Amino acid sequence: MGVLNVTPDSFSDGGVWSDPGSAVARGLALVAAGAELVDVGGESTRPGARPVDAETERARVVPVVRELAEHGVSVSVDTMKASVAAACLDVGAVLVNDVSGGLADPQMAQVAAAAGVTFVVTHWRGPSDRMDELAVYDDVVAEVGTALQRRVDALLAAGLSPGQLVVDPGFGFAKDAGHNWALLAGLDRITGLGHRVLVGTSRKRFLGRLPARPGAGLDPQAEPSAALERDMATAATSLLAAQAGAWAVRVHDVGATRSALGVWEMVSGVRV
Ligand code: PMM
Repeated sequence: MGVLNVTPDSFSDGGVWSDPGSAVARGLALVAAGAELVDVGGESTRPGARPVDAETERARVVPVVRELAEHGVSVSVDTMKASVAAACLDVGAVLVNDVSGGLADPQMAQVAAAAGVTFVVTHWRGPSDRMDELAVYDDVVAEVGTALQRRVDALLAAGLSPGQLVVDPGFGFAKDAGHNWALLAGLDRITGLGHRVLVGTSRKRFLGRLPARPGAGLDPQAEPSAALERDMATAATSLLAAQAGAWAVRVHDVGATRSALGVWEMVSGVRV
């Protein structure tokens, strides 16, 4: 899944693809690089980001979704608003990616159930402006797994079918760096829930701080790397996600992740 943020303020690519023409060109480039889905988002979910109103979000994403769908691209819409999801489904989106897992908008489950499309349920504890204070866990993998299963049960009760659901542990959403690393290490316990799993680590803050040398640990004085310099680390997390049985990875640099997944595919082929 390639990321296409048509926002002025997303953390790594805000403002770059905000006019529809360049956004569509970027979406087609993601497909050419090997993306099977293009995830179009019109509201930044970075920690501390301000919410946007539905009309603004719709105006940003609908023209891009429509045109990409007309080009035959499988488009997903990254939104927490039912009305934005519905408008994108009307113009050809095939998947709704709701980082609140249907919690932010009570109408969302109904829209997804009626459309029958794939629905991504991300682990979410609250809006971006409160994420950091909500990052408190005893056992992050167990708690995220339990919370996701609870959301799945609620969505099934609201009328979605099991085949529609994909779960996502929500890297960076109310999680500090230690929580994100623990989740990545314990990802097989999330895939073990038995649902399709989407993993979104791309360019996230925790990847900006890595040991400089084997065994060196983290240097507390070192500056984190810039978001655009985290694509190799992202490709590595994509490989780990694939090994843990993920269904998809959501990434900005599709080419780097394709290479990592190509390595995994070749090695798994040899092993089989
Ligand atoms: N992360 C972001 C946005 N949407 N969707 C899913 N399913 N999972 C994620 O981890 C996720 C997401 C934030 O990253 P961005 O600002 O680079 O898009």
